[in-house]
Amino acid sequence: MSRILTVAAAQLGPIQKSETREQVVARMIKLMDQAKAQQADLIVYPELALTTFFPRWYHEDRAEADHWFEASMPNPAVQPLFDLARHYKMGMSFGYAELTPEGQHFNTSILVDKSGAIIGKYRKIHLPGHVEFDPERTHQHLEKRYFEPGDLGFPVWRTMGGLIGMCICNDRRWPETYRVMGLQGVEMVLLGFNTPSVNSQRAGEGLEQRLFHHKLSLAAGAYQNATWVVAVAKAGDEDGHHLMGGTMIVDPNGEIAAVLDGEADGVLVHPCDLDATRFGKETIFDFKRHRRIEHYGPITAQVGVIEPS
Ligand code: CDV
Repeated sequence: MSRILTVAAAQLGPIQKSETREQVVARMIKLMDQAKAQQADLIVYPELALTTFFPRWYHEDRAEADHWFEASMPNPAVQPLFDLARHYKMGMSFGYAELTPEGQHFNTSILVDKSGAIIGKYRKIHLPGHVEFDPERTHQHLEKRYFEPGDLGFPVWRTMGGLIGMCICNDRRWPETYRVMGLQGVEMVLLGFNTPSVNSQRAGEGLEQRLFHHKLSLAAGAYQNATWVVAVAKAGDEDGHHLMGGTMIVDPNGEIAAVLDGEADGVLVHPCDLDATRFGKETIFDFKRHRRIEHYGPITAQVGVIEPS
């Protein structure tokens, strides 16, 4: 048996501070056209796809960053993208900064089905970085200043013939992210990322090591939960700050099934057989038979390390 979901990982090259939502959406539409030409069922764009990666910019008054946020979704700037996705009968996922009617700020991604309806929302849980300006760092990463931790958990949706979940960027480094979705039977995890190619606190950790940790995290999450993982970069030089590429699709064995070279706008299309998740889920990672939850208490009972005395 095979259940093919053809997915397009739609990498965005850099977005400069001066670029408007409308300019970015025009680029996203071009990628959607390319995905359609390759018969994609679902297109996945990166984290914070509509703007530059603004958490690198410090504002003493955090409200000054509000212009990077979307107060409604869809809104007039992104409506053409929704219209085209519905016309193409293509599912879609992208990330954006969400400002709720109650004034909360989240780093969010949405899942849109083939009818153009938003059927899923995820709010980033593992926020990296810091709250205050840090002069010790080579660059700022102020996600903890501008966003609240997500409050929706890690849901999985039954749609497009499969079980699909989402996470965002730094979430991919945490095994709990995948396992919570794995326990809901997830067959495909969609994730967008903006990863600076140098560690702001360790100059020696550059592009090569960052790509290694990226692949390691995706492979482990995919294999240990027998799921496809679709990882989509925003890449290249944004106003002098470099983001790595590394857009790729990882199969349920943890192998890289397809990878996109370069740091420009581009689509990576791959037919993903959702039934390829069955073997792992029914054998070595048959959770019901093999998990030993009586020994996992510390994972939810404590945050930091408690060393033995
Ligand atoms: N946008 C991110 O979450 N970036 C982090 C960086 C700061 C390490 C990441 O995990 O790629």
